[in-house]
Amino acid sequence: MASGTALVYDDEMTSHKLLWDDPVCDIEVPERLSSCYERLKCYNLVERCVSVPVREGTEEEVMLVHSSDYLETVKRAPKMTEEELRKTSAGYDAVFFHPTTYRCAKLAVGGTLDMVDAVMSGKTRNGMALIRPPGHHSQRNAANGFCIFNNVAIAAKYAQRKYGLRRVLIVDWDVHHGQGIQYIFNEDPSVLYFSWHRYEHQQYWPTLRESDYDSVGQGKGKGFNINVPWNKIGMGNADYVAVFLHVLLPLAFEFDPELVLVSAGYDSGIGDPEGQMSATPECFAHLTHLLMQLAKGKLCVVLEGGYHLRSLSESVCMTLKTLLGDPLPRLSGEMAPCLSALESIHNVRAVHKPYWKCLMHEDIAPLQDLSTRAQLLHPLEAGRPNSEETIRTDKFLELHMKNISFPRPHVKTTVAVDESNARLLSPSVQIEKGKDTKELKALLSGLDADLVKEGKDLNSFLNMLAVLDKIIKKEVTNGLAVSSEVSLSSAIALKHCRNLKVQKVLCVSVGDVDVKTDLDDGKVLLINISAKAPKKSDTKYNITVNWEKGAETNNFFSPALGLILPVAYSYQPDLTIIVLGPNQSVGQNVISLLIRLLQGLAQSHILALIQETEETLLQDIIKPLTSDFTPSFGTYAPDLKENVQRVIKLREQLQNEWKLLQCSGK
Ligand code: X5A
Ligand code: ZN
Repeated sequence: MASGTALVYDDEMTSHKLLWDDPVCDIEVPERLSSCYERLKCYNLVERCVSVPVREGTEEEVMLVHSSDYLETVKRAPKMTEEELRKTSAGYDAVFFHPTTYRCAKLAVGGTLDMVDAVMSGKTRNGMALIRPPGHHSQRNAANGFCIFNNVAIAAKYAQRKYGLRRVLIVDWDVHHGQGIQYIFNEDPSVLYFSWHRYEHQQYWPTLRESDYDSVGQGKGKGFNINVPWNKIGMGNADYVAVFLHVLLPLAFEFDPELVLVSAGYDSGIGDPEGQMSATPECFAHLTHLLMQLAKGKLCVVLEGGYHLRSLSESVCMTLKTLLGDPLPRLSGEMAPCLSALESIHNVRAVHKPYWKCLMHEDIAPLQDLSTRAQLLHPLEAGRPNSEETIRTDKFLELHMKNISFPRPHVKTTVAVDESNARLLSPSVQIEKGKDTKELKALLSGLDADLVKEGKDLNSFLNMLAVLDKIIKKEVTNGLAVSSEVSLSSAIALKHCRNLKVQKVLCVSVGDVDVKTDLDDGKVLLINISAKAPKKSDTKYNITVNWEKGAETNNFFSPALGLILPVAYSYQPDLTIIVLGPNQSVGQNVISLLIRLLQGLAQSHILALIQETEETLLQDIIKPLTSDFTPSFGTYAPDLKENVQRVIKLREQLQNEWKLLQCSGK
């Protein structure tokens, strides 16, 4: 399995700059690039990456997307006088040319393609390219919106040509619509393009009708273009996560890309004068982490926009840290998407239902004629924030980033298993033995301890507690323990967490597990995945996902993305416990995926408890805990209708309690 993260950067790309007054273009400054690199150095991230030198993209590569006429125009820039540069620039919308523009644009293309090579050849697992000029607005015959060559679109075509890829996913989290990418792949089902963008009912640049949610692609490409228009400013962490969980990821897992490219604009982050959104830098860590579960982790992140230098550079750092495999910081703020975001989510799901099996069983009401349309009568005052506001965000971020903790212990995983199993594990895993029998006795009192036999059982509980202690003290990131009685050992663990004042514990169990907790005070949230129908009805803190084993399908995406993660992200646990009991109704790849996804929560702190009888699962659990392993699922088969319908019902039942479950504005 490939490891490491490629980083593309070169100072030379700061030479392209605006030579005259132009209030539209003056935000696309060279410092965008240098300030990102400076910040990466502050966090000691540069030395942890595999540095990939830039090269010039060739004419042939540029012409994978652009016409030779347009290439010739850009090529003339170095010889132009300022007057001619101005005239050429004026021929396009929101673009400036400089004598070094051609050189820089070729470096941006070449750097991006080198990163694709690093990832596709297995030299690194993933990568990030800090480049300018950006690319996603540029079109076959035109520069547009600060963009000269369409770096990401060229990368997609290049990867398909050179590596024979049949499915590439492009995720455009820039705040503007990458209409250039949409046009290039509009009829192409081999490239799935997703973009969210500030839209305000077509009032916001580039004010195109085709940026709305109903542009789904054309001809063979129908269903392979996903637009999520933001009709209000101020969208934040909850709105972004909701769109990933309810729109992008279900479709992306069904699409099953072989490579994921990100048009990574950070003008969708807080403080940006263009975007006016409110997502904090950690949000980009989470978006990155979620995308890392696709395409066996082959993820290439390419810089597009981002005009608040501090916000941009902190968000870039968050993205790169996550690519490097660091534990994720907590997402701040109340996890409730706003009504306008929910309407957009609803509409895009409705319009894509005919094309995607994962939406097939969803009962999505006809399109809502948006209540927000009324607001067109009172358009938002959408002026640029002034320098005072920019400084305010600077100060906010200064404090905010100090408050975020980045635990990165030297030992990632610690385990309590017996000697024979220990030999199977990788040497980087630390083995724990517990001794404090007095503490264990105290924990056992009050629990249904008839089951406790002397000797072996007691030892397995002791060792489990030792593992749990290390996780709680943040000496390790995660851990695993084998137990002869997982239900009891979970109850012990939860009681121990309570004693140690761990505020919120998320406990996800699979199979026949009955975790006894005394209280329903919100300090524990239980989710059980079981083939058996629940005995008691679901409550806010005790949820059963009744999931029967399908004959041919091992597909668990709808409960994982549509239920478990939204609840978990709404709850914001401090620790996650995953319990694997007997009679599991999901396969081991599903369990691996759940473990990987849940690592986005509780600062990646996870304790996995395995029933002795399920020990064959040990390797499957250890892999996603210790390394960057991502499971694969084979051909997509839709979920069983009954299963999905139960999940949908549960979602409706709980969405007032856990707001991220909402995927509609009704
Ligand atoms: C790459 C990018 C924005 C252009 C805005 C023009 N372009 N008003 O963010
Ligand atoms: Zn942008």
